[in-house]
Amino acid sequence: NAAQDFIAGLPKAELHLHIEGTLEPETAFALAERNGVKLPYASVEAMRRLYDFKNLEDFLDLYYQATQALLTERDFYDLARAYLDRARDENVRHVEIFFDPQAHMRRGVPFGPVVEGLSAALNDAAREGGPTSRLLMCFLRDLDEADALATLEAARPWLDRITGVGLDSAEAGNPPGKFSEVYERARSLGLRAVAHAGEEGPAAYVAEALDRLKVERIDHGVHAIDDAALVQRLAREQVPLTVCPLSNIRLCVYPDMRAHPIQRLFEAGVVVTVNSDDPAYFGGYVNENYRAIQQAFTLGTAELTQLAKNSFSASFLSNDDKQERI
Ligand code: ES4
Ligand code: ZN
Repeated sequence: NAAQDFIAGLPKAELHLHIEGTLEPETAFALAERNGVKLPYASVEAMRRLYDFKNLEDFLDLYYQATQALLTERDFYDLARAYLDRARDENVRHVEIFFDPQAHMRRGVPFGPVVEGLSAALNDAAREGGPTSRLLMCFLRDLDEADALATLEAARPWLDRITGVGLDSAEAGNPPGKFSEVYERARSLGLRAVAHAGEEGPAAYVAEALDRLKVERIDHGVHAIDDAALVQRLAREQVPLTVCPLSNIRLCVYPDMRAHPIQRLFEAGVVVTVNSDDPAYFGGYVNENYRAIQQAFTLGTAELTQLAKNSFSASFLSNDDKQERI
C-alpha cells in the first residue's frame, strides 16, 4: 500500500514513548525466567488476553505488574536496545524516552541500575546507526509530591543522563498543580519539563500544566479540543502535543479513530505529533499510529510530512540539529 510505504520511509522522531510500555509479553516471560521471578500470568497468551482495557487505570494495573520482570541493569539495557532497534527499522531518527523510576524504586529496584542500563543502550544505539535519543524521568501523579521530590533527589547523581521530567500515571483527581514545587525544582536544576494532561483529564488540566508547571509540551492533550479558546492558545503559542492515537482508542478515550480529535487539532494549527505511548500494549509502534490516522482521515503526503516535521521541531534537539533533520 502506497500510504504505508510513504509512512515507513518518512524520517521521524518519537516523543512520547514509555520504555516500560515496550515490554512485550514474550520478553516479560523471558526476563522473568532469567531473574527467577514468577509473573502472575499462566502464559504469554494468557497475558495477552488481558489486553482488553476499559480505561487508563485498568491498563496501568497490568503495566505496573509486568514491570516485576525487570530487575537488573542488563534487563533495562536489553529492553531499551530492543525498542531502539525496532524504532530504527521504522525510520525513527530520534526518540525521547520516558521511564518511571518510582515504579521500580517502590519494588526495591534502585535508580542506579535503571538509568545506567537505559543510558548505556541509548549511547550504544546512537553510535551504531541510531536513533539518537534523550531520557525523560516521569513522576507518578497518583503518589504525593513529597515522593516526587525524593525521587528527584535520588536522581541527582545521574542528572547528566536526564534531559527532563514528565508526569504520568492515573490522571483523574491528580491535577498538575499538585506537582508545582517539584517542577520548579527540576527547572532550577536545568531540566526540561513536559507533562501528561488532558488524556482522561479535562482541558483545564492542560492549561494548568502550562501555567503552573511551565511545561514546554503536553503529552496527549487531546481533551483540549473541548475548549476552543485553549485550542487557539496552543496554536498561537505553538505548544506541541504528543498525541498517541492507538493508545486513546485502546484505553477508550474515544470510541473509534474517526471520533479522535487529532485532525481537528491539526487543522486548528496546533503542533501535533504522532507517537506510540506503550506500543507493546496498544497494538502498534509509531508507523502503525501514522497509518491508523492516515486511514481514518485520508491524510495525504503533505499532511504526513508536516506531522513528521513537527516531531523534530517539537523535540529537545538543539536548533542546529533540528535544522539538519527537518
Ligand atoms: C501511560 Cl497511556 C499512559 N497514560 C498515563 N500514564 C502512563 N504511563 C504509561 N502509559
Ligand atoms: Zn504516555
